[in-house]
Amino acid sequence: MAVHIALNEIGVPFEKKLMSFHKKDMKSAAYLALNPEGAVPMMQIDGRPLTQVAACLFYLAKRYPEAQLLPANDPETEAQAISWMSFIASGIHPVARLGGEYVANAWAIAEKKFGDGEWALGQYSIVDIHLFRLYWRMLNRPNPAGGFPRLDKLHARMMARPAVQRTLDVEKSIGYELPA
Ligand SMILES: N[C@@H](CCC(=O)N[C@@H](CS)C(=O)NCC(=O)O)C(=O)O
Repeated sequence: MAVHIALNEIGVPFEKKLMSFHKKDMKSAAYLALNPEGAVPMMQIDGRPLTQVAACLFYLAKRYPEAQLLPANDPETEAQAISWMSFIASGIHPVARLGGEYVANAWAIAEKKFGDGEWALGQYSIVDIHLFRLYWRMLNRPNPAGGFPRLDKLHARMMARPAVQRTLDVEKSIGYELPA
């Protein structure tokens, strides 16, 4: 969903491929030949595979700078984006299924790290997309963790974006499967 949101923000044409957890599409021989990680997302850029949310978002932001999804040519801010997305991929995503205090602790760190601004990097960026996707997912699980006012505001800001609404509409219409 994060990559889908970024593509909709940019407005570039792309071809979607429906992948089913239920049918174990990520473990099919054809998919593993392209992506040995056996996971989504994967983008194909003129046929060449690119995996991992952070890498796909970074590529899109750099490839389409006019969409302003990353502050331009500022090494420190780019490093902050990588810091955030590394933390999201390694500190938030893997604990999602553990639930309870693991999830609450991970989001408490994100809430602190986010600070008092409107967006993670000070202006809207791929980091907000990545963070929103996992927060949205957490809120849609039974017994979501709470007490994160900054992240709640980010969630509301993101839900107000046309690209996010378009993504949710499309994913719901094709039958979005939320794995346990
Ligand atoms: N670190 C990876 C995590 C990718 C990942 O775990 N994807 C899950 C879905 S959220 C997946 O495709 N799992 C494959 C499966 O369950 O068969 C990233 O950020 O892209």
